[in-house]
Amino acid sequence: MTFAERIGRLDAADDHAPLYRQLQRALREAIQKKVLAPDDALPAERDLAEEFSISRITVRKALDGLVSEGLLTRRQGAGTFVAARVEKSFSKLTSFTEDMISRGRVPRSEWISRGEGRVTPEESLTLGLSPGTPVYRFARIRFADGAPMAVEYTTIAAFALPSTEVVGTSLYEALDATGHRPVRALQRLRAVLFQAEQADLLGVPVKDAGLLIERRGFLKDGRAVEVTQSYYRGDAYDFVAELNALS
Ligand code: 16G
Repeated sequence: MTFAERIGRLDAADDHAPLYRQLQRALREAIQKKVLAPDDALPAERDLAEEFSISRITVRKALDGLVSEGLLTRRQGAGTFVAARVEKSFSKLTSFTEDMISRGRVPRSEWISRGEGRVTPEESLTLGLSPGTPVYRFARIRFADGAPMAVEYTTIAAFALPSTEVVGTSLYEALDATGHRPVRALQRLRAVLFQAEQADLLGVPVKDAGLLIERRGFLKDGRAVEVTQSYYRGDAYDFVAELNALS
């Protein structure tokens, strides 16, 4: 089956929209109906032009529009892909696992490392723990439907978990089980260019755009329990916040 047959031709007789808009509409529908899945590669521009009998300039214009909408993403040297974006609300304290499940996606983690240690001077400030307090450290690659989304480095105050082994797919599930799931968090978000380590782990080019989110999670009694640095693929997440006017 050709790509044009999969997503539908552009020859609706009553369609007076410009051709690039017709192609955009067809691609948009194919993404919504899951004919095209996140991370699917699109054919090369010249092949698209040939299949739909339109000019390459028209194809490029159509794709440019969908790239700026965030529906498609370009990876240098590799082509154009369906973006694997996830809209993430900034006002809800949810876990990666919950975020993915609520979007019909299957979460999975790969351990980079997990172990025990003592707070660093920096952590002792952020976590408000006295120097030398035991902590657990977790480093993971987080996947959605098999596609790498983020690399996360987490430090948990050791009082919150019986051991590192109790963490399966979800850290928050393990913290919930001991009554130490954070109920409040502070987050700081920063744009980054991936260095070799994170780029390698995420399978993206070095210097690709990413988001670094640092979350500090607190218990009801005010004690800090978690510090996590999450490196999200820049094309993976949209952070959305609802703002209310001062009244
Ligand atoms: C999210 C949190 C992270 C938390 C993790 C727990 C952000 C920016 N970060 O990735 O702080 O540790 O969820 O997820 O949202 P889990 O329960 O699936 O392990």
